[in-house]
Amino acid sequence: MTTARRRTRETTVRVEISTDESSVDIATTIPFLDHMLVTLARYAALGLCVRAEGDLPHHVSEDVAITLGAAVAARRSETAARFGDRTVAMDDALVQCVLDAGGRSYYQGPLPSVRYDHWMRSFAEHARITLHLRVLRGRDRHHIVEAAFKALGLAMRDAMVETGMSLGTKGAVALEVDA
Ligand SMILES: [Mn+2]
Repeated sequence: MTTARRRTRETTVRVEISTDESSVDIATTIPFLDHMLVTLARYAALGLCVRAEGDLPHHVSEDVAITLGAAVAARRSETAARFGDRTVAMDDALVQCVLDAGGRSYYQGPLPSVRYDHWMRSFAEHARITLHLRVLRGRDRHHIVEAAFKALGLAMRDAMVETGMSLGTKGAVALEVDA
């Protein structure tokens, strides 16, 4: 079980991630975000508990992405498969997610939703993953965003599979900073 808590003057967020995929319990005060997080947990085969509240939906959404990302980063394994590449269709929408959970933060979108494009960017940054989302087709923004969360969940499921070997080639990084 990995727990992350984040509190500011704007929001309070608590995230728990586990391997018990039957344990999903989400309450963020934003019904569509709850729907997306239940979807993400199901497709990633993770247990996920999220509690969030705050002053504005915009703040709650971003801070959930940051806190969930921090929890995902804390679970990163050097010997996981690392890569995921899944494409999901949902009616009119067709969305590809390609990710590398190798510890480098990068996001390439966009999604046709300011809030959820921002969500994915914040999540990728704090989860320390490289995340590319390609909207190949689609008219309905609900379908496009939902297909993106499904594709992200399936790609995360693949990337988290333990292989017992590391793909890294540079070994341990020694970095010293004097200030
Ligand atoms: Mn839906």
